[in-house]
Amino acid sequence: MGGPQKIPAFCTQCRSRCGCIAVVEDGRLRGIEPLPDHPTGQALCPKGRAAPELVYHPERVTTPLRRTRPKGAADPGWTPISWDEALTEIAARLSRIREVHGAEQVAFSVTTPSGSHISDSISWVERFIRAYGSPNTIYGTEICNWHKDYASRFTYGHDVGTPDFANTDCIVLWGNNPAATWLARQVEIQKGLKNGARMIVIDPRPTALAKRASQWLRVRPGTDQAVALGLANLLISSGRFDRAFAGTWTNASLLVRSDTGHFLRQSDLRADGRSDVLFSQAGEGGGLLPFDATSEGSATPVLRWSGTVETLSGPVLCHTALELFAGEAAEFPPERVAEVSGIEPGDLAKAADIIAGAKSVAYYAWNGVGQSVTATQTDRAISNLYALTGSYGRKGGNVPGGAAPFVDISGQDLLSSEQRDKALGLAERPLGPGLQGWVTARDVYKAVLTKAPYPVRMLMSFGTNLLVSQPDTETARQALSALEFHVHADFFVNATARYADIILPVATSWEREGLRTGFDGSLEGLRHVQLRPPVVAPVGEARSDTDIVMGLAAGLGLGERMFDLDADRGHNAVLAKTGLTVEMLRGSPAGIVVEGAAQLDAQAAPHDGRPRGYPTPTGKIEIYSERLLLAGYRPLPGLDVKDLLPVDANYPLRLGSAKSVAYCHSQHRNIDSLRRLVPDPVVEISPEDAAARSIVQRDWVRIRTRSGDVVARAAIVPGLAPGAVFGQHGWWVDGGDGTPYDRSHPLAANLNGAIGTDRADPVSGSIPLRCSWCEIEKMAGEPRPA
Ligand SMILES: Nc1nc2c(c(=O)[nH]1)N[C@H]1C(S)=C(S)[C@@H](COP(=O)(O)OP(=O)(O)OC[C@H]3O[C@@H](n4cnc5c(=O)[nH]c(N)nc54)[C@H](O)[C@@H]3O)O[C@H]1N2
Ligand SMILES: Nc1nc2c(c(=O)[nH]1)N[C@H]1C(S)=C(S)[C@@H](COP(=O)(O)OP(=O)(O)OC[C@H]3O[C@@H](n4cnc5c(=O)[nH]c(N)nc54)[C@H](O)[C@@H]3O)O[C@H]1N2
Ligand code: SF4
Ligand SMILES: [Mo]
Repeated sequence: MGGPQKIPAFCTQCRSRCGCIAVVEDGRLRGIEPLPDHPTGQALCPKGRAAPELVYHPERVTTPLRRTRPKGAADPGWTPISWDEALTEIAARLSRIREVHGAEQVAFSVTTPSGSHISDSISWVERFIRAYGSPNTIYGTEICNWHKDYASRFTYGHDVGTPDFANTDCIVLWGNNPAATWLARQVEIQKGLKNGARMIVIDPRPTALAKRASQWLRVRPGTDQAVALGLANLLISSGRFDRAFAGTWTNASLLVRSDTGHFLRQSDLRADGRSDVLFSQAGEGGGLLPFDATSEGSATPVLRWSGTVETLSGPVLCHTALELFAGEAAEFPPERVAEVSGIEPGDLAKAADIIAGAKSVAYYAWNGVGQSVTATQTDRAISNLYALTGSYGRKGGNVPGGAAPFVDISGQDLLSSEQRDKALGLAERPLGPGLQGWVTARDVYKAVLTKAPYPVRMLMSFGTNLLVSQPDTETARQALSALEFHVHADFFVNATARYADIILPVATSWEREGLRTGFDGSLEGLRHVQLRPPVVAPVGEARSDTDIVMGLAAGLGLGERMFDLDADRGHNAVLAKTGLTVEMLRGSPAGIVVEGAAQLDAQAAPHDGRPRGYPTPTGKIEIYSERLLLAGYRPLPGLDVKDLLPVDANYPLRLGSAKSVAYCHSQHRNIDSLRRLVPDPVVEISPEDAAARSIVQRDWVRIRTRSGDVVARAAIVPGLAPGAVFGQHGWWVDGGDGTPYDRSHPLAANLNGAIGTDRADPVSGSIPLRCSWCEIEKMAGEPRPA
């Protein structure tokens, strides 16, 4: 009857979440098409277009499976079991471990909502984990989004915000390549460029966007902090920054005691003084001013000042926060930045000129600066630099909190503080992702293998592919083999799932419902809400992750904490403050726009009779963070270049990675149309470095590091920063004839098998996925793994 059905939907395969039309015929998904009126509906990428291949892939898991042979056996002997049997057993295991040992002895792992379908269900999965009581979820956040979303809070009190790329005067892409990773953002960037914006790209690779930039800064991997400090130095030393914003909305003018590093407090000055009254300085000889630059006083505080203040314990030298930051930045004059980062002084100056001359600046910083051992302080340096532009929260800048007032149901409130304190790694990194119950894979492996600080007995994974998306592959294997019980829920049996006891078949987003509260490609998109129906019936017995956690919650008696197992009730709770309901959304399948707009300059809005400010300890954007100092970290993002990973003479090349538009992480190698785009793992190398090793285009090469070695095909890239090479993580599906990662060695191309984790960021636990040290050699003769 009639032609194909056209159902408004959105793709969840990556962060872009492109609005689309799903074309369904005879109950089968035929394809997806753009939905131009949707805020993210202008374009679709090959991964999205491959949706039918994914849904009907012959390797999909279609029933729950149980292992019938021991771990380590070549064939696990997967045997289909019923959902009932699977869920009953899993709930019984969860229940027993919680009762006998404590819920923390079960670790969970959850795949990334930026590069998988889990964004439909993530709130439910997290809610379940917290309701159950485990503080240990491997979430990969420390190598994914934590710095831009959480480390940024040390500075802004908020996340990085949504960059208003379409309306800005200056686009800055710092270690972020939306042309390959976020199509909807790419569309916004095109709008901005069309409107005359200038663009600065800080990336070691000559990406398509770098080639279009007004200024490309070809940074040496892992040295971005020096670049941010160098740019800040050029702006501060020439006075080319937004002084009014810095004086009013940042703690630039705040006085810091040089003896303790703490802010100068009224209680330092007199016995009855208050510890919450802080000071600025009214200028040479002008005396102290209570720090509250937001009030309309007669005296304006000075931003740069050093001098002695009489305190109860005698005279104490004090500096303003900006004076101290200026000092750290001054350590990086252009010549020094060039030495550390490889960026020509003239290029750095030009970038500083563009920033200084721009009416507004919008930026995004992501994996290129988040996967390093200095990731947190690099984020601090970039955020401080950005604060100087005065663009944060303004039109054409990065606007925090632009979403409609949706309620978070991920259950942060459900985990008791007692359980939260047990998060693995939290003692070592007390301000890190452990506060949210997000832990590193390596801390979980350690707990499994050494039983310290307590044993982890069970792992329950909602997607993820730890053996491939995380380093420490050998330790991972040992830990996975040593688990008492291991469950993996997925579309496919990936390399990690092969170690599981039970596998659960998961429905892709095309086969399940998904509520999307905001499409964050742009500020306007943030107001768009959509409830995607399942566009086709689930393949086999596959179920959504939401259904799976509901089933487990039922078995564990946790229904009350999960909206009585009624997803609609939960979704209505999410929507409660917007006046919308799931029923209304079902009636408007292309989505509804919530009235209103992102609030600009929200910090100035009155709140309890004063401007709202920022949710930081000083109520301002924190150039100087006493919070970091009190936890034992640097209060300013100064850089000791010794903190960068030292060169290892045996491994002279910097080894990084970057994403290809064809794949998400370890997914999609089994999708034919995508595999044709990128048939084999590549490693990008500069012509200079290739010539020095007699490597020619498409040669099979071996990448050797202190931690292991992997194979890849050379892609010689003119313009790539010499001394740096870039591989692709995520290869575990075997290659064709003659490839050195064939059926017997599919993991020979697993880049993370060659990355060590002996050094990590002290605040977040991030690891050097963008800058390890390696050597590359051409493979001799038949390309066979060692
Ligand atoms: N196609 C596709 N899209 C995706 C994903 C995917 O796997 N595939 N994953 C999703 C997820 S989970 C995430 S987190 C995002 C990530 O999105 P992006 O951050 O854009 O991801 P990458 O391409 O890994 O890294 C961005 C850029 O950083 C550069 N870079 C590498 N090292 C350095 C360095 O030391 N300094 C600087 N300044 N730049 C460096 C790389 O050359 C690259 O161009 O993408 C999401 N979208
Ligand atoms: N060297 C290097 N390593 C990296 C990175 C890098 O740039 N370089 N990037 C890192 C980043 S940013 C991230 S986010 C991580 C990602 O790491 P992971 O989250 O482990 O991502 P994948 O390896 O793609 O594994 C995802 C698995 O989840 C399944 N899956 C997809 N959607 C769903 C769903 O809705 N439900 C369920 N249950 N399963 C689903 C897929 O089939 C696949 O098997 O990798 C990190 N690893
Ligand atoms: S860019 Fe991402 S969300 Fe858009 S179609 Fe491609 S995979 Fe889907
Ligand atoms: Mo990520």
